Amino acid sequence: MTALNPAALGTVRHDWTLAQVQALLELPLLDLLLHAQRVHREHHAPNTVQMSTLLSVKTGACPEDCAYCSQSVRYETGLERESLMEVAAVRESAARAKAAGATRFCMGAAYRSPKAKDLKVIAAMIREVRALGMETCATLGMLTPEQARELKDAGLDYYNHNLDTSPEFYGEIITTRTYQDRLDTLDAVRAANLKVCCGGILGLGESPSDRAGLLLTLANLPEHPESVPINQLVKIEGTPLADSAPLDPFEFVRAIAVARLLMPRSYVRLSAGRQGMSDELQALCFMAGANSIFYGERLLTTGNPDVERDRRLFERLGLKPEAGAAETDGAAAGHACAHPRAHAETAA
Ligand code: SAM
Ligand code: DTB
Ligand code: SF4
Repeated sequence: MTALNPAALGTVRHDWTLAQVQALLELPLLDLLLHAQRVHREHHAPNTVQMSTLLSVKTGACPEDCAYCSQSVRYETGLERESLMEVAAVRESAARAKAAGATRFCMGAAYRSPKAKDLKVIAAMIREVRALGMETCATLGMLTPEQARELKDAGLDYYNHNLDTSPEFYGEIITTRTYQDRLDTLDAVRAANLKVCCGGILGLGESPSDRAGLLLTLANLPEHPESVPINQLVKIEGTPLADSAPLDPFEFVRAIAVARLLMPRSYVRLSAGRQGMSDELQALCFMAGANSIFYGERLLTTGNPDVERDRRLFERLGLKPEAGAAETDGAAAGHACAHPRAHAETAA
């Protein structure tokens, strides 16, 4: 098929070409939104948004040189470092997130890759969060297949590891680990039977063809990530990308819509950058097929819209949060619940 045959959009494929992805990105915006919304409704409950809350469980002093990041030891960003948190404090934070309405709790650590002793503590955090009846996610840098299995055994549901940008542009952003390193970690995560959360960042100074290259690489992975976070660069003073040119907001919306078309069954997360977006722009992103957000006042080290603003936004748009595994009877928003053990553990 050609990518522009609208009737053929919405099937799960792994053989996209760059030309097809570029053609989708260049469609008239309203056509693109129409296709994306149609495909969205074929695969997902309409008007329903999954909500994850982030917590940085180990902050700063990271040896990597990711040019966008507040936590790299190489840039003077004024960030206060924090060593690995206590398990009890993480549990309390997760309980607060659950009470506010989040169904998934994502623990982030500024590691190149976790050390064995730290992984044991993080495994304990995962057990505690899961015992609250929440889905668990972690993002800890590169993993070996054994480490991925250890996290799975602790009850981890998702592992977040982003490709960030296209293979061609990647070297401009990170030099301390390769694109292949990232693909290897994703393989290790899949081999451990964990769900994959993998996406990228827009607004790094990449070209439209790099945005197509990122989306193409994600869509042609052997299996689509269950969750695809699309981040807009949060500009951090002191990093090489502090003065990046702003991205045309419609280019961001287009990328969300094309992610929806290329990976019809995946959750597409409108991720970092929401704090700087108008309510209208966020509404366009939901129209384009975004059905997940980071929820709560903080991302990892930067701000996010406060809970009250998000509640008002959901009310004005008629959106509802996706029910958590613990609140449904085996189905979330009309879809089979992927976490039967969560029910077993929280029933009664
Ligand atoms: N250190 C681990 C790693 O890089 O794999 C995990 C944490 S890292 C902060 C997780 C992801 O957050 C990055 O891959 C990147 O996509 C995103 N991110 C980090 N800083 C960002 C920023 N300033 N703006 C937008 N996204 C950002
Ligand atoms: C993802 O794709 N975005 C989140 C999460 N995965 C870990 C992180 C966004 C970080 C934004 C900058 C900060 O708060 O430090
Ligand atoms: Fe370290 Fe992750 Fe930040 Fe890169 S993105 S500097 S690996 S914390």
